Amino acid sequence: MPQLSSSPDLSAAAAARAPQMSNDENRSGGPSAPNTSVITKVKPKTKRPNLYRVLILNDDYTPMEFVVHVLEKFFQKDAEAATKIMLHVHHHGIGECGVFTYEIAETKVTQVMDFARKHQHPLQCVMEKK
Ligand code: TYC
Repeated sequence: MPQLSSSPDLSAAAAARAPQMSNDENRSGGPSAPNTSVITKVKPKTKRPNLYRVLILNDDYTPMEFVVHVLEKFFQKDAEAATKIMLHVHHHGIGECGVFTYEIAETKVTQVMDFARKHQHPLQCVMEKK
């Protein structure tokens, strides 16, 4: 049958001339290479950051009002929450101001220590890995 269009010659004669792949062949190996495939799965890789408690310590000299002010100024506590934390520290010796990632916690500790020193109070602030 004559070809009337410009499409490639896919006649039975042409197909017979074309090399055929046997069952055990594929395009990535020779005649004896197994048929293999690589299965990939995209894994969402979100790591939770390490968290650190920022703590203040009791002492006999820092005024209670100063500690409440520190908690309001650097830890966004309202007067009631700040007073509760301050009294907890006064009675138990140590208490939590907040929980932060490493750099934020480090910054809070530095800010509190600098502020206490500037006002000549011995208030101590530390961080502890959770
Ligand atoms: N103990 C202090 C006082 O009686 C008050 C105080 C509370 C100091 C908490 C430090 O972290 C502190 N004046």
